[in-house]
Amino acid sequence: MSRTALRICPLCEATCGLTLTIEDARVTGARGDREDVFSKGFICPKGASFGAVDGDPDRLRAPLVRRDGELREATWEEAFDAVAAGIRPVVERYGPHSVGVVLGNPNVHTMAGALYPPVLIAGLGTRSLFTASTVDQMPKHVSSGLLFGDANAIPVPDLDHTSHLLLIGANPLESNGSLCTAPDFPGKLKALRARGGTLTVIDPRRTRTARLADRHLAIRPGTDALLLAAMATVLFEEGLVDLGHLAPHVQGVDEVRDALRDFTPEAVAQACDIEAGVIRTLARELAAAESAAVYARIGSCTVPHGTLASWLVDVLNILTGNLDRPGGALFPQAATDRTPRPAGPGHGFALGRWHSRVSRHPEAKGELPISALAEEIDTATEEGEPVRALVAVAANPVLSVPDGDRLDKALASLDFMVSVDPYLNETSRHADVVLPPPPPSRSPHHDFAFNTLAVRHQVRYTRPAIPLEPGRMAETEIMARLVLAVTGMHGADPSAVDDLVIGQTLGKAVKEAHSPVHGRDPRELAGLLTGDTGPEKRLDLMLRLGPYGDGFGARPDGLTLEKLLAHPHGIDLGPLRPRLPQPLKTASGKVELLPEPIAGDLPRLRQALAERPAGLVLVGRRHLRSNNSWMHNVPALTGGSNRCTLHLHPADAERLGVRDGQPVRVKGAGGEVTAPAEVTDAVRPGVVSLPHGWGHDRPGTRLSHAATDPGVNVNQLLDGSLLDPLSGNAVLNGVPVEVAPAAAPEAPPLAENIGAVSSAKL
Ligand SMILES: Nc1nc2c(c(=O)[nH]1)N[C@H]1C(S)=C(S)[C@@H](COP(=O)(O)OP(=O)(O)OC[C@H]3O[C@@H](n4cnc5c(=O)[nH]c(N)nc54)[C@H](O)[C@@H]3O)O[C@H]1N2
Ligand SMILES: Nc1nc2c(c(=O)[nH]1)N[C@H]1C(S)=C(S)[C@@H](COP(=O)(O)OP(=O)(O)OC[C@H]3O[C@@H](n4cnc5c(=O)[nH]c(N)nc54)[C@H](O)[C@@H]3O)O[C@H]1N2
Ligand code: SF4
Ligand SMILES: [Mo]
Repeated sequence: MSRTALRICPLCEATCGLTLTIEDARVTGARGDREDVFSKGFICPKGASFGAVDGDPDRLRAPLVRRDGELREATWEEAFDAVAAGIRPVVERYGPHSVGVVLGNPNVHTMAGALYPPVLIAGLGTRSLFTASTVDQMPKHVSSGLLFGDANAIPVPDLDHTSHLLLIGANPLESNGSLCTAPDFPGKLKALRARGGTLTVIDPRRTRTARLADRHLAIRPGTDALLLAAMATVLFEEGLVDLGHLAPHVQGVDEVRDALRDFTPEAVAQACDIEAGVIRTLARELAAAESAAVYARIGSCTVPHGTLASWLVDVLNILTGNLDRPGGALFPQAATDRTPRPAGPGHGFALGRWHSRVSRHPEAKGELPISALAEEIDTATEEGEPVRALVAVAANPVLSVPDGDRLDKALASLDFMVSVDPYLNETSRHADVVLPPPPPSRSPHHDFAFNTLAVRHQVRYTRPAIPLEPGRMAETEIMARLVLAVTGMHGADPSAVDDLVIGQTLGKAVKEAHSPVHGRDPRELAGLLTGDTGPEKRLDLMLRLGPYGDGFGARPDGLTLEKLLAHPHGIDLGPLRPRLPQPLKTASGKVELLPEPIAGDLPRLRQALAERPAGLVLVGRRHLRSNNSWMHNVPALTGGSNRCTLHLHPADAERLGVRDGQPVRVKGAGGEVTAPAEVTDAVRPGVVSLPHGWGHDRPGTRLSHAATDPGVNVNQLLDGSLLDPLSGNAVLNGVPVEVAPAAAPEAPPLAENIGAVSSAKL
């Protein structure tokens, strides 16, 4: 007997609604849910393979506990006993900062990851927090923090309505979008062009996204901040600055003009390898467009000037009056956002409230650079203790952060480590306890994070499509028990964690004059919450206090969990709308266009005007059927063009004497790897590209399919010392490398060779 169930796809930021086919307790099919209010039936190959991802036989089914050096299956009770026994002595002896917390990307894709890590970190009181954000979007958080006073106030391009999109360092045709949640991003780009709008793509590679564009500029990696600064300068020089409705909300425009004066198109052209005239045209087109949005993603963040580039994106949106207006870039308002407070000055955003112990990196948004995790473990200093115990949740830093070999050794030296992870992989193999969450079909889902980045307001919630098998534990319960175990409350009822958060949230809300529950009794309100589980009650709480909520009766037709459950395909809440000045939390209550830390970083950008890489530089790439480090174990999502090869331009290949398919040695500051060459003019000359998340050849893992085609770890080419200084974000793109044919070249098959030669001529 087969049945269907709805499930929001957790496999990327697009959050598509899926209709799963379920036979017995197995997902045997997945298609796009046409009635989903947001994704309207869109699905990609990863979503279509949901069943294979969900049913991977290598997923762990029971907790693992290390005994006599070996990880063995254990009961949940034994596992949490071991966690408490492992972490508490470290906290008590060396203090809270000696326990590191590492949060990886899939955390943002689970309810457990949204609801419990904040409690875990606060409960531990540790400053040793490292997340995937510092190999990703931390520059954007920092620029938003400085400009708007809120690191999470990230403007999103109004894809459905804009008439001009300048898309930088992003490849949504493979990634399906990031910091811009938009199911069917490809379709939205096509629709933009179909309605007469224009798309410009800035990317050193001619990506599938670039091929869709009206104009593609193959910029030299790492120089976007220069390009954007020059565009801003053109706007000032040519009198094209027009803040429009933004004028009353922005301060510092003249200061920005003065600060950017040297960055003329002529001054940046050589560094960027883009003609000055073209840069002027880009600026003029942006100013002339009826509506326009500048949108930049990972290629602009994971570079030496990531924060400046992220800042300049918004500077351009502001100078052209496109911030906070339809068709421009707007601040989404999610259903679970906190009750909007009245507009006015806020606390602002502080950087560097503390520093990392070894290299003195400033914290950003409460985090230390994950590039510094290895040294925070393996290096002793006079002040403070190294990280001696680690809690890793949904994180595989051995593959996803610079210098995995060093981190690999550092993890092996820890006193104790616990991983919450469905796989025994390159990172979790070091854990003393592995706590495996159930597959996604068994978990409820709501996108707390991505709805704050979505191109349309909507809210959706799916309950588990399949009930948990006996002996399995929901990830929310795993996380609640983990919180208790590491904070000295081991053994308490996990619902205590939810009750605590609910009590605190309501206690605060009733004291806030702008809250719909101002003056009410928190216990009475807690009693009104519905939901079958603690996490559901917390969702109900957030919905009801949120901007569209029922306010516990204050707005009777507002949102509640009950109402959401009655709409299984979601509830549409309309297009993005202008919101300023409400989202601003700067001390001035205005957009602070030239914050001091940004001004202080501009001299470094000025130096970059003269820099030219002497040799080849490396960039990354994503494949539509990939997901960072953890999807290479699914046969349906590997093979074909999804391979760990080094893309290099025919001209570079010829100069280096490299043939297509031949193994090449790539050497960087952190090490060396050997991968097959793929000669293609899709990368610009001077640039090579290797994807990340590969290198599944370490012993002691349980990834049987991934191990058959392990690929190499691109991050081994990095030594972790290259960071964007303001955000601590790793530099992963535009990194200098040396490339040479590997010693004993295998002759590629003739047919492949001929194909390569002819494609090289295209
Ligand atoms: N060179 C280079 N390096 C990069 C990047 C790049 O572009 N180039 N990209 C960077 C970016 S943007 C990111 S976000 C990081 C990602 O790097 P990580 O944060 O390490 O993320 P993933 O590889 O996606 O997965 C981490 C772990 O989550 C586990 N997992 C999967 N599903 C679940 C779940 O439901 N629950 C739990 N608890 N665990 C789960 C997986 O088994 C895996 O071990 O990599 C970064 N590294
Ligand atoms: N299929 C798939 N989808 C994914 C993921 C995945 O691994 N696979 N990962 C998810 C995650 S965690 C994230 S953060 C998002 C990322 O989503 P995107 O930001 O869209 O990521 P990429 O596809 O890596 O595109 C980045 C582009 O930047 C280009 N680039 C590199 N250096 C520079 C530079 O200096 N300047 C400019 N202008 N461009 C540069 C690269 O060539 C690449 O095409 O994708 C998410 N979606
Ligand atoms: S685009 Fe992303 S959310 Fe949509 S089906 Fe594919 S992986 Fe899932
Ligand atoms: Mo990411």
